[in-house]
Amino acid sequence: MKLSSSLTAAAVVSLSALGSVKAQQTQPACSSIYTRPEILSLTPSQWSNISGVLGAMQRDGWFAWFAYLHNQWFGQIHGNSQFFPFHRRFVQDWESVGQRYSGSFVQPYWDEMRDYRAPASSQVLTSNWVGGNGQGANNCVVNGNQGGWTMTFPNNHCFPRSFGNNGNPTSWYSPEYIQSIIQRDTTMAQLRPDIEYSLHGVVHINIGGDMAQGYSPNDWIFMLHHANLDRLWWQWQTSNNRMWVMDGSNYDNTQITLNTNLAYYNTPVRNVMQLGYGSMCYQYASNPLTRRDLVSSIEATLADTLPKGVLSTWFPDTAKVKGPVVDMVRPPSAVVTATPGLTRGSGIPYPAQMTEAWIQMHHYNKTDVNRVNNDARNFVIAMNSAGYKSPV
Ligand SMILES: [Cu+2]
Repeated sequence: MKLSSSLTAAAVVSLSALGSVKAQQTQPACSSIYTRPEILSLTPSQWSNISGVLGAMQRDGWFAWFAYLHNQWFGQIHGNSQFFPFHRRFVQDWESVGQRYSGSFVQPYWDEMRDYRAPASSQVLTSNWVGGNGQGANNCVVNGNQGGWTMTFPNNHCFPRSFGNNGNPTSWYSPEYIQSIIQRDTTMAQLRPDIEYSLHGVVHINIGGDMAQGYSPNDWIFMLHHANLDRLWWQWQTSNNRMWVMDGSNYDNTQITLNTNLAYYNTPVRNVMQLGYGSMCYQYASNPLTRRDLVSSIEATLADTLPKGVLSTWFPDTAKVKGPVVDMVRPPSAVVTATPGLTRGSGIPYPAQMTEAWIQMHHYNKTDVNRVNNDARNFVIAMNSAGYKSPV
């Protein structure tokens, strides 16, 4: 008797949960779904197919078109809640153009956090892939798939990069910090600045050249970068029932809703929220390396290292699953021994921050930027004080 009534209650709950998901989704399910891989997991033939399509897209003016679009709508798509949904549609738009050239074209992502300690040493930034820093007076890139290209927007210029900190960009954001944001933030009004003013801004600035301009899509790193940010948003959406969370302000300072239209694209935000529906027919491959690092090594290290209070403050989801183990294995006092380590290789280094010029170019709210910077620094101090040693 008791058993059957609780079963009925569970069935009602799951049916109504299903019903509310269906009510939000107005687009048909995709008949097939393709996978965006991490760039370093591409086989040589996949990479030659992709770089061949990119060359054809450059010849036909598509780099210039996407650079123009991004530059034209710049003020509407940054610094407000359009940021994630607009860039999701924008990268998918780009990818769909690529698919006109080759049916198997997909837009990979770059798991940039894995390279956070020494970004310039990333394999991605070598002649095997997208090439490295620019050379000479005009910072022209000479290697990689865009080496020697002439970009045509806003006028003809060699394809440039100008790595930050005189060619040796300082560390950007650790996978631990990004995971902490994903676990702590419950609204789009929190998630958007926490990502836009940290990893998003610092990668643009530290790659430099066209990546630090309104026409940043001239550099294909833009697409790798925004696919990664889109993947992080998706990870956030698919944890803790946040699939349909959309709040905060639109570019005109009204409240954004699922029915608000995207900037430029004549389609409501709702239509890009759920991957696998409508024209969002893609998913993300989990990077085998990231998956091992993030899901097991990092979580295990966090849970083994951090006192329960620190773990639950910065990693509430991990704490729910693994938190109690720490206090049982050893008391918090035993692990709070290290002083904040600021050098590479010992604990987590402080992340680079956005430059004043970049903040002004976007008209970002300085109070929000300072809050994000302080949070990132406090995170580093908390981890290092607890003696955390990152496996990444
Ligand atoms: Cu952008």
